[in-house]
Amino acid sequence: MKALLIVDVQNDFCPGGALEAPKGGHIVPVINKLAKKFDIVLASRDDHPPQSDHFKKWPVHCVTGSEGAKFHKDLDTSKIEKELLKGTDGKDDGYSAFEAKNTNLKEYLQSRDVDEVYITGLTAEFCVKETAIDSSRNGFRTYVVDDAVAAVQPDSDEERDAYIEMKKEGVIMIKSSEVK
Ligand code: VGL
Repeated sequence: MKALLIVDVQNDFCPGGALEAPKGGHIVPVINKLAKKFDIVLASRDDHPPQSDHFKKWPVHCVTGSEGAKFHKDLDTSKIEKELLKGTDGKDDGYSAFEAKNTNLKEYLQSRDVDEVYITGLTAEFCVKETAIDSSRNGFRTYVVDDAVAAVQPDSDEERDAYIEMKKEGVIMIKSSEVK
């Protein structure tokens, strides 16, 4: 079985948000279209307490209950069967959806007979990268859907390095039009 994993398509990572990916809005229609091809759709959200060690490194973002923590208003959430909440304890960064505290994602995917994970969302250099690497290391055939991902710093060395690192870990890059 294949699963679509939507990473952190939250207001704070979209234009106007605290930690915006400039093209964060562009990927939303791509993800909505892609979701129609999947029986299993999951989504992660950063869900930080107001005081978090994470904010020593980053501007305050995705605080529980805030507008910034909500999904982008145009994201079709109707097919999302499970939300993965991460960064929740005030100490962890929670970059990877596999670090979610409310659900053990690896076990969840195994229980649903998933062997292929297609990753979309925000942001390419951080949460998408860490989620994709964990997915691959956990034994799932892992795809990153290139036109359904956006970076905080597009065309930066960090973005390029993220792609190099993911590929080194066995992650496969694919275009949304190539997904069956
Ligand atoms: C993220 C930076 C800090 C992300 C989260 O979702 O990619 N980036 N926290």
